[in-house]
Amino acid sequence: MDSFPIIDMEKFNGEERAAIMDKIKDACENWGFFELVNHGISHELLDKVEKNTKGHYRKCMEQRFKELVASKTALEEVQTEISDLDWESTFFLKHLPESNMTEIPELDDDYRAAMKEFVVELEKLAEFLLDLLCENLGLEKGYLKNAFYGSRGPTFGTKVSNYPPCPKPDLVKGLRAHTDAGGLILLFQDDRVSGLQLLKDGEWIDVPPMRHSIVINLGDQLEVITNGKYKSVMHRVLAQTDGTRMSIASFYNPGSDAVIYPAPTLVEQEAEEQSQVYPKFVFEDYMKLYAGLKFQAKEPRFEAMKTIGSTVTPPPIATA
Ligand SMILES: O=C(O)CCC(=O)C(=O)O
Ligand SMILES: [Fe+2]
Repeated sequence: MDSFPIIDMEKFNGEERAAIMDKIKDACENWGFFELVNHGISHELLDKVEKNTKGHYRKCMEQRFKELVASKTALEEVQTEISDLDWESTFFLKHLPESNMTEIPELDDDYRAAMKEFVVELEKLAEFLLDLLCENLGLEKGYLKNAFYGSRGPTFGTKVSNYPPCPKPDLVKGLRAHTDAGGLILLFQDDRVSGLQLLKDGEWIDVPPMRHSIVINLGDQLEVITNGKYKSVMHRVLAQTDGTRMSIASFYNPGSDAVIYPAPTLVEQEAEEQSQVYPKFVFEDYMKLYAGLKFQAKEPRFEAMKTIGSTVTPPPIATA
């Protein structure tokens, strides 16, 4: 089996463009995940984000996590796998359509400034990548960005997580297995402490920690829009006994009122008539369903959306 796709963008604007596009295509078709190096976001900025995130965790989150797990579970007494707990400490930031960054009191000025700069870069990277996906899929440039647009543009947010060392990693996950609900996910993960794994052909495969890389994965909405040409892939985070793992996951998702459905040019007419695999729905309705079913298979979610979403009439997607 091929190894986890690591894609170096350094020579993308030169003669290696076609080869890199092929690697991205292969990763999207066969992995649902890839890891980018030389993606254009400065290492200095990434270092600032990492230092502040780790400092903030130690100052504001670590003690709270210890108290929370102490109040919830007597872990020493647990013998069987815990299925309703994730060994993670998290907080969320919203960027688009509105930022909530000024409302989070514990972020100091340095951290807030670094995150602000970082998410602008990530947004650009997400939109650049969506256009590369369009090119590989034979869709017009701008198709995916427009498909996500709705009336107010995409939803973009960040989940900042730390996975503290865990005394019973065989009984509890850092984060239980799931596919991501949204569009494109950009992950800046710890370069030393590992834990993220994806499911491929029935086997869990490590997403390797790498300094200054950004891991990309595809969510359920891209599976629907590509009519299954690309698939969202199950992933999980293993809890570790040594070290705290940082992960900063940014979700570039459709706007809440965006109508999601397979791109007509990717639907083969005959197959469509026989059985329509993917539904058409309003993104926020999918998110409401996902909230209760995150850790379950995606197929029943797609099935349920066929009923919920059947009254939706999509507007044409403008690509100009
Ligand atoms: O922490 C990670 O590496 C992955 C997080 C994740 O999969 C999620 O938040 O959806
Ligand atoms: Fe995820």
